[in-house]
Amino acid sequence: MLIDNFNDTIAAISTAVGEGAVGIVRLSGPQALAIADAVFSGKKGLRPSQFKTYTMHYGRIVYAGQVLDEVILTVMRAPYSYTREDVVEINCHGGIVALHRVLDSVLENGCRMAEPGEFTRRAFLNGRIDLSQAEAVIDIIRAKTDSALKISLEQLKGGLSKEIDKIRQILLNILVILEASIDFPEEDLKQQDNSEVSKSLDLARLQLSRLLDGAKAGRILRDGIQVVICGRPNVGKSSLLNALLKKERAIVTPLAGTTRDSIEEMIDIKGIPVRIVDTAGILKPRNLVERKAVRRARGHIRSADLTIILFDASKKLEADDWKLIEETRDTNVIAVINKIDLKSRINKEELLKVFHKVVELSAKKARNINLLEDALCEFVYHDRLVSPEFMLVSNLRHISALKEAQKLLDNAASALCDKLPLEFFTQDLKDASVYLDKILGKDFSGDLLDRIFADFCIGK
Ligand SMILES: Nc1nc2c(ncn2[C@@H]2O[C@H](COP(=O)(O)OP(=O)(O)O)[C@@H](O)[C@H]2O)c(=O)[nH]1
Ligand SMILES: [Mg+2]
Repeated sequence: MLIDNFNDTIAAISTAVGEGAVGIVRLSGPQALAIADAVFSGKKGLRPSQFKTYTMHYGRIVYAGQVLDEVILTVMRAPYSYTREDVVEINCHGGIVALHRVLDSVLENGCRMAEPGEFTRRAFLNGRIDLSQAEAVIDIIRAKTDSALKISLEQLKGGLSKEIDKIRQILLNILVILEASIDFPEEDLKQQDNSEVSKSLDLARLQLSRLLDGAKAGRILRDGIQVVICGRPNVGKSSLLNALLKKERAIVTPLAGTTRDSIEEMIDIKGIPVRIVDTAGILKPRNLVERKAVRRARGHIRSADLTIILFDASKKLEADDWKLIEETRDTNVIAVINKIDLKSRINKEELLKVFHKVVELSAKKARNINLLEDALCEFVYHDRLVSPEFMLVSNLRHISALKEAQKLLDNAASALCDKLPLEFFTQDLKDASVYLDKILGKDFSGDLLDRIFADFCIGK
């Protein structure tokens, strides 16, 4: 476990490893300015400890009499910095060697190498942001689509914290009322307060369930979904992958068995990161390669969030189609009839009996692809309107804490309904608010911080 020692001044390379135009070495802590003084040589002999906050200065990093790099140095004084400590950022040339030499020079002068996420950890521990905001930082860095970025930025701004805090306040108010009626248990007071308690409790539960309702979409927007395309050979699976990607990724030929192995690609469909897998057609394998390809395709179907079963409009449904329908019965499926540009021989009515959703399109002619994209969005969002203003919870730690709180509030609500004495559920309410506190990091352990920040990059 990392022992947080705020007397340490930490340093790290904050930019990505590899060649770049600029690379940044960042320092944070009580000695940041003094250590920068020791290595920075600026114009007119001015030193970083004399610089005003939020100013940038040209100079050189000199160590052991040797010029290491030509740099621009920025000073951000406590408490108005990322960590609320004195922070110095040294913009170097982005070469790996130059950056490491500058980093070494500040380490030699008393900095300690920062652990992953330690700058953000300090921002949290010094009270600049709460834990859910700290967690948003890594999600911003990892965001795969605009929507994922939007969720994380909202969380960093404190959007989630505000929602959680509203629920916490309601619970605290209920607890105040309960404490009062336990202290003065006259019947009148009890009678009157119960309805108020019950109303407030319902409101807290409603807000909690709204947050949890958005969690599935939140998770998906953050982590994406895995979609697998399957179907008989030659129905146009690879053509559909290409149409969705809007490029020729998979080889398409009129020969059955062209796709020998599964092909995976990442696509952004209306803000949803979709990992899409084109499989070899499920068929009676003729040799070892095909047997393995089919086995792999089945594996993908089992692990996917959603399966697209493709049918050929110009062919009657065959035994292999029905076998596939049977195999995917317990999974989330969208049925797609491809090749609508050809004369139709398929019995669509039969498919509508089995599938909740049937989309008709032509992969080759790129017709109606948007209908499939809409169906995918519908699957993700269900019928819920997800507006950008609505906070979507996307972090598993938050979701599980919210679920625990929900269980406790449900208990409390049924105890209230059963007219059990108020003492029976005050503890549930207290426990529920502890779970909410955990999301914000009002209640945390060093272990938890280690786990959260282990995911971060060094220098953030
Ligand atoms: N007419 C027509 N042909 C298509 C369509 N989609 C695919 N094909 C053709 O069907 C054949 C098999 O396509 P392919 O994508 O390789 O099928 P896969 O074996 O399921 O991957 C190719 O000759 C494609 O050009 C379509 O929408 N209309
Ligand atoms: Mg194919």
